[in-house]
Amino acid sequence: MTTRTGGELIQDFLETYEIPFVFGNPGTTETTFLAAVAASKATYVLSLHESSAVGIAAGYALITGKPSIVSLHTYPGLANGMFNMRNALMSGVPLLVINGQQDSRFLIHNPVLGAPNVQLAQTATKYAYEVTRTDDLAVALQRCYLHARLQPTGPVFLSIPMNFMLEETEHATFKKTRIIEDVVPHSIGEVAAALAAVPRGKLAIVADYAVGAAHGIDVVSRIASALGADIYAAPFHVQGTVDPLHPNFRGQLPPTTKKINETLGNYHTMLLIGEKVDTFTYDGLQALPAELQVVQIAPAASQLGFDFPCDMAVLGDVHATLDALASVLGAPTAAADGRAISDGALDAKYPASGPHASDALILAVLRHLDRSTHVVTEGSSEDAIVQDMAVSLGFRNVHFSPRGGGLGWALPLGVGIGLASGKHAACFVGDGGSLFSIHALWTAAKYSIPSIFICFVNNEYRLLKDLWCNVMGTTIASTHFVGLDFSDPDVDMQKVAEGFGARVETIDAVGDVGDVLARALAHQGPSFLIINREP
Ligand SMILES: Cc1ncc(C[n+]2csc(CCOP(=O)(O)OP(=O)(O)O)c2C)c(N)n1
Repeated sequence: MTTRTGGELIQDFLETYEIPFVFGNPGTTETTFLAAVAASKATYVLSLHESSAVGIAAGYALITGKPSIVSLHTYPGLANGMFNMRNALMSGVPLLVINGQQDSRFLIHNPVLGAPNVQLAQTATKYAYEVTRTDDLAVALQRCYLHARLQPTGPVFLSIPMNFMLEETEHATFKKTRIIEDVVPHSIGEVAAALAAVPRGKLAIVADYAVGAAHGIDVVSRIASALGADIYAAPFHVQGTVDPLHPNFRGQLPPTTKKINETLGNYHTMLLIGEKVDTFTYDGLQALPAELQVVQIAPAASQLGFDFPCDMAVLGDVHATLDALASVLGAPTAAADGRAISDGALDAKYPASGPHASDALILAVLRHLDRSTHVVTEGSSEDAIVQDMAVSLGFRNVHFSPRGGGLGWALPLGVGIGLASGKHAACFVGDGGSLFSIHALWTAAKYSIPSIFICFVNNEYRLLKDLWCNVMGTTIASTHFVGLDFSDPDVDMQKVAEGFGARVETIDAVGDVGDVLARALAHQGPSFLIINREP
């Protein structure tokens, strides 16, 4: 019987599943794992902070649809990566997070770096496990990789004591699993009949991230055309999920419960495709009106009827089920003609002079980008503006704010998307948000990953100031804020970004934007473009 060391099993695993990259940040407990990766065909992509390692891995997984492999240091490293693992969990992004545990032979003595890693990981993963014998390693790796990918997709955690990499085992079989999951409910006709019975104009389709992940945007458009349904994007979707130029597209559902309730109150039935009609702020009403009929299609049983009761819970592969639905409904085979883009209306809404003149700079940046560009935003005050502009201009690949709520997601996500697609993503971030994982710039510089960051500089947490005023019923001028300014001294974002290896330019005139972007698009690495925002 041939034997393999744990480290060789890691190599077999990477090779079997054709995994090109391991994203990570190492420590003592990963030394033996690192040596295994060094001897494999995979490339280790170093990040200087775990939030960036997890975020870059997530961006890579968003594009490939396969679990990305992340290697984190025991407890402290894992803790640093946790918020982006949680963002990934809430958005169905598949990751296999591996960490090194202390040597199993002296865990009993409670050594330095020995830690309850599984317990820590549990709140940010769908499954977390620590192997207790080298003999179990091959099964555990395959289980965790497969289950990150199976529905509901998401992060899975595997803790491996560092000594196992050097131990021998006879249990070394790897199988590359062919996944067949194009499940369509047998009674799809019932679903079609229920939807077709809704009075015209009274059906709202809410498309969550599952639509984007399943490449289902076009079929949703065709179903909406067949049924005369309005289309909404679920809030905080981290995948492009709708065709913004579809004539029936009505925008993203608002982020507050009352406004969602008011919007959905105009309809008889909601078809929710995916997991969530997500909400950010509770303001006195449940998001779903009690009388609204709810039909939900989701790829995982755990997502059905979970947040809210539903009248019809439909379990099925999203793409296959929507295809079947479209065919039972006799939906048109081609998408409807797109809405015309009204450039004049955008110019009038975002004028290049006046108190918010820098809005026009944002518009100019988007106008100079190819419409297939992946646009990433994150939790800054400009999110709504970027979203409005991107939707109006017809961008489909738009990734809005992380559903887990943790800032520090967008910047590494943009790097991971750039690595996977070979094309520059355009990532719009606030100066505050960008500082939570600014290290991702260095990784983009080190590995020549095309990426563009448009950073809004105001040296404050403006969004939190606005929220404060809303909640407390005050105004910016009349409020003594604490904890919401990082001025005096200002953080010098230019020097910070340069220090991490980015090209930095400041955009201050609409007429310069074309040249600035041409230089950024020509650069196979990170460009950090600063837009100074008015108070
Ligand atoms: C990891 C993390 N820490 C803190 C917060 C709370 N938070 C929400 S919005 C915000 C301010 C963001 O500032 P910036 O990106 O500069 O945008 P601005 O508010 O100035 O528009 C903060 C700190 C968070 N969401 N995630």
